Formats: sequence, C-alpha cells, structure tokens
Amino acid sequence: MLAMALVAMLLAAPAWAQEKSADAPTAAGQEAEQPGLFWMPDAISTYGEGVDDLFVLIFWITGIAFVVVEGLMLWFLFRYRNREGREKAHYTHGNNKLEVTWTLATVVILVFIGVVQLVGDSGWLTIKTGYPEKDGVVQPGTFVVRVYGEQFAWHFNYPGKDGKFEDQRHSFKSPTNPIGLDDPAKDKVLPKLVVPENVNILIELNALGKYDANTETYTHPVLHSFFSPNLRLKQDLVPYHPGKIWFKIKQGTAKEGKKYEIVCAELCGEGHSNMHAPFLVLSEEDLAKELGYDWKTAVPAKFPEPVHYHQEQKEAE
Ligand SMILES: [Cu+2]
Repeated sequence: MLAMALVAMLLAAPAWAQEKSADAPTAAGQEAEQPGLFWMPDAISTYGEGVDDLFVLIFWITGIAFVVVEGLMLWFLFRYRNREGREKAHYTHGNNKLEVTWTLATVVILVFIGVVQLVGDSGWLTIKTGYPEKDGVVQPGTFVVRVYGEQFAWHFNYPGKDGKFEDQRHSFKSPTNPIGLDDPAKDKVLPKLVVPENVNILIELNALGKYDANTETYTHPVLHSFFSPNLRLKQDLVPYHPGKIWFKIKQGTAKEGKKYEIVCAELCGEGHSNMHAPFLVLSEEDLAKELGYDWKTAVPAKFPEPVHYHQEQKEAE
C-alpha cells in the first residue's frame, strides 16, 4: 500500500514540480528549466537520451519488483496474523522450483539489460568506445580540452593558437599559472568549460597536486570525479592516470549561453562541495571570443605525455 502510494507520488511529481519551477524567480534572461521525467535535468549530449531510456527501463523493472515483493510481504503479514485458534507458525525448507524460477528470471533480466545497452548508438558501449581518437591521434574537427581537478577547483586548459598543449609541471605552478604550464601565455586557461555544439568533444582528465614553493615539493593529487548531470556523464580523475571522456552536444538541445554545471562527484576533502564550475555551450562566434582564436584552426593531434611524480623529481634534480 505504502509502496503503491510512493509510486503514485513519483508519477504525479513532474506536474507539480513544473508548476513550482515556473513560479520560482529566475536569473535575468534565463528560462526556467522544465524538469523531465522524474525531475531529470535536460539531456544535452547525443547519448543522453539513451542513458535516460536505460534509467527508466531499470527504474520500472526494479520498481515493479519492489511493489510486488513489499506488497506480498504486507499482505502475508495481514493474512497470517495471530488469531485465536490458529496454529503457531512452523519452519519449512522452502520451494526448490520457486527458487530456481526466480533465480533464472533474475538472470534473464540482467542479461536483457546487458544486451539492451550494447545496441543502438546511445548505450554504454558508445560512451566507452566512441572516442574521436585513434591510436593516440585526435580525429580532425574534434574540440579538445585538458581538464584539471584539484582540491578544490576546476581548471580548463584549451590549446593556444598554435594548436598545441603546453607541458605541465607542478614546479611551474604560481598564482598566475595555476596549472603549472611551461608557457601559460601560449595556452588558454579558463575556470569554466566552454564547448561548441554538434562536434565531437574530447577531454583529458587530470588530477592536480598542490605545490609548495618554499620546500619545492608537491603534495600528491587525490581522486576527483568529473560529473555533468546534463551530459549524463561521470568519470573519475585518477592521479597520474589521465583519463579520457568524450561527448557531443546534440543540436537543438542545449540553450546557448545557459550556465550548466560541472561538479566534483567524489568526496575529495572538506571543500568538496564547493568544487563546481560553469559549463556553457556557445556559438562559434562567442567561443572564438572566449578563446581568442578560432578553435578549428588549432586542433592538437596529440596530448602531451603524462608526467609522474618521480619523473618530475628527476627533472628537478
Ligand atoms: Cu570532490
């Protein structure tokens, strides 16, 4: 009964959630976001809809199982409650046939979910294999960014006009060079992620340590997680193991210039909750203004080799 009421509430939610957001004050020039099914934020990546489909499918499978199991439990509690003249409950071994049936049914459901997300072009397989990069070479026409996460900030490193990323060392870090780029004037570093629409975007994720200029040592980077609810994308930043992610903004889904958000989704210290950055989808014109050059003329073919702590120390000696 309770479970049914809960499901009914969930189903009814989008209607009143929408009303509420329409009344809420919004920033100038920004439309109120229309929440999707179950309050989902707008999906703006090409595989976003596929992730939502999978979410809804799993929601219904587990939701129905939840209602059936809890419903039966409540019904049995009521049906076999203590009454005068009733026999006491006694232990029975169970029912082999029933147990084999529900084990096999679970296997079938799991295999079904596994197969479903392999087919089509918006499943898990696409997210994990669709990189616009082959054998370490970036495909032409790809928008490339190096992202650095540190306690507790995000830095977005775009290649400069020369179409190359600068090498990065912790010992180069300073207040005006927060990442520690070899020549920070040659690259573009922003505290926000800006991307174009409808092209492949390839991002390298790096965890950044802290540098102490007095002792000339740096503290090791820690785990963070790059999370964009609107992209339906989340990936850990593993120290010394740069990870790659890719996405493409589906044409017509993102509001140009609207402030979406990148957040850290891995508890990384006491400032973790402050670790978020703006994320904007821009027109080619606005993007050129932000970067100071036309990104299409400056696509790097490769990322610099990752540098490990010991290598950096050797270089320093
Ligand atoms: Cu964090």
